[in-house]
Amino acid sequence: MEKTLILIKPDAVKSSHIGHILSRAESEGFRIDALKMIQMSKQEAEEFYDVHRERPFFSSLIAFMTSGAVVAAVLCAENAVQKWRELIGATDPSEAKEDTIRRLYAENKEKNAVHGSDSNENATGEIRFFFPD
Ligand code: FUP
Repeated sequence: MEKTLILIKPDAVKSSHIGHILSRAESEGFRIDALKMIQMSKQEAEEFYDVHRERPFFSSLIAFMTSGAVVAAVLCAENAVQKWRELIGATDPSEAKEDTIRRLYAENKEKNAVHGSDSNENATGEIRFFFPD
């Protein structure tokens, strides 16, 4: 069994999709291993998205990610990292496949409803970032 770190971002929290997204995760065979709702600080958001620091969208992304609560969860399944990335769809919801979570619930490329770790190595680091215990 593999683990991945997911976030339900402020847009999806505000539009009342937490339940839909967690329910979809469970119905697709993920087990929820850890779960919490938090308000990220600017410093935490900047650290989490450090790889994007030089990108033009960085400050807007940080403002969005700190604009409201996020739900962080550890999901467990066989091939969890890739399986969750397939289920959420492309970064830009207009390019995401039908019935993917981003296609269903995301507003745009920035306010795109959910996050998913993109490798096992990053999943380990991101799980430690949100669930240090
Ligand atoms: P993803 O792996 O699909 O979450 O996408 P990336 O790692 O490429 O980007 C991380 C986050 O940066 C996205 F979820 C949203 C934000 N982003 C933008 O706001 N604008 C862009 O053009 C690209 C990414």
